[in-house]
Amino acid sequence: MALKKDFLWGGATAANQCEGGYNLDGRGLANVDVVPHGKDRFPIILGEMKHLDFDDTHFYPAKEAIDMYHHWKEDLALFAEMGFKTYRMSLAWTRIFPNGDENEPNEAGLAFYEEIFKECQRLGIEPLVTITHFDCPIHLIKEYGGWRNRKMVDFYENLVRTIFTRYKGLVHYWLTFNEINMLLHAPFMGAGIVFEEGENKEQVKYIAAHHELLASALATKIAHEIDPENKIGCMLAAGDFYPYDCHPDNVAEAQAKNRENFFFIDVQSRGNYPNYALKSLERQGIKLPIETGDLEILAENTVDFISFSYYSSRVAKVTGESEKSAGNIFEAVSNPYLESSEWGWQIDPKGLRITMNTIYDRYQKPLFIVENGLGAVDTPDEKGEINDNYRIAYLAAHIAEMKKAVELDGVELLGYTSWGCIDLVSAGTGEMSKRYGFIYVDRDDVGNGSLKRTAKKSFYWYKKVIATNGEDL
Ligand code: BGP
Repeated sequence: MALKKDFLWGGATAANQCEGGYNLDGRGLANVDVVPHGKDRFPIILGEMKHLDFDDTHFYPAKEAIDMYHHWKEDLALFAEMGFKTYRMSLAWTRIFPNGDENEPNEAGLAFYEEIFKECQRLGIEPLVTITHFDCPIHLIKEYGGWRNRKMVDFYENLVRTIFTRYKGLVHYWLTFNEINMLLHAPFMGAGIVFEEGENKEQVKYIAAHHELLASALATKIAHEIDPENKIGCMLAAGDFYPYDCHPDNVAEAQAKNRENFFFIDVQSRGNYPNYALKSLERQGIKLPIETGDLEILAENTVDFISFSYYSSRVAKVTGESEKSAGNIFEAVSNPYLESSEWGWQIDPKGLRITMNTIYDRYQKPLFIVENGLGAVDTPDEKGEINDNYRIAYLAAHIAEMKKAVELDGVELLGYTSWGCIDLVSAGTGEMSKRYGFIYVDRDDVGNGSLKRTAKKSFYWYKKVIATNGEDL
């Protein structure tokens, strides 16, 4: 059994990491716009600082990014040349609702995405749209405190009604929140949370979690009502935790870490809060802000498919010192059997097959791999060519394991979109030098460069992979 004929090969981006055009055509400011690169980035991502003001004299990586706002047609043409069947992208909430709490949308923002979707249709590319990818209007953070406030559910509902109606027939695949479990690790990015002095952070995070889960279920309901053809997915930052060894304490620790990861998806896919989480929250004195009718909404509106990002597996050890991989938000012990990228992310292709099996066993719903890739420094040679053999090796090894999960284990898989199919700003570092793309973009960490697009060696390799439906790696 090979991959299905209609397997959705493609690539993935996020609005704030590639669009730029931060203040054009009525767009409002979002959380990601005010996060600088450099030493202040991590504390802000974690919700620990209050620098929410945009100072135009500063350089913010998302401000211009790779200027896809003006280059999108050229970029889609390159994706089409590679043979993409799908393109995962996200909407900037503040293009459509600049403040987030208006009743009426900004027509220029809606029209911008409509043009993109129409061009995708013309090129035979199925859009896969992340509704929010680390994206929250600044106004909603300042006025309402982000997702800690239940009013966010209404604002999100207004957003989804608007886009499902406007893009009916143009878009069929939607993801409600990018890497929803990142809310627990990077609450400013995931939920627009800025902590107040002395407050119970875990309590705030789980309040925001309930609101996002409710919003996601409502979005699922509305999407199906507006167009029964709509398919809604949740999105998980995945990667199984392996026990460090067979010591039962480490095995139990791995189980606990995996459950913490699956908490959101358990609700989105099974429709109820998992027993282990309810008990653990109770022990910690954390209350979920559940109101009458909420549990029914969660139960009745589970997702159609499960999407996830996979960069690496992780290791859990109970007694050991935990070390943080550079640029990676998850705390994990390093795995002595694996090599690492230049940013310390460990490389484990087999872990992709293992993770796919874990998720499919748990939920029995179709999967979609919507992020996978290698962040690396690419240096053009004297001819200006980029021979990124390391990226080809990484992707080929992962795709080979992905195929085994489908062909040998029977996992149902809708598609694969490689992360950062065109070079873009890194979410972790806020810099350009950590590149993932098949297409090189001439732009450096401080905003210099012509923005010229150049196909890398991996561009031609991926084209061949798609043309042979993954047979020729
Ligand atoms: C995921 C995010 C992406 C992306 C990717 C790579 O967590 O969904 O937005 O950036 O990680 O991470 P980084 O950019 O830090 O290398």
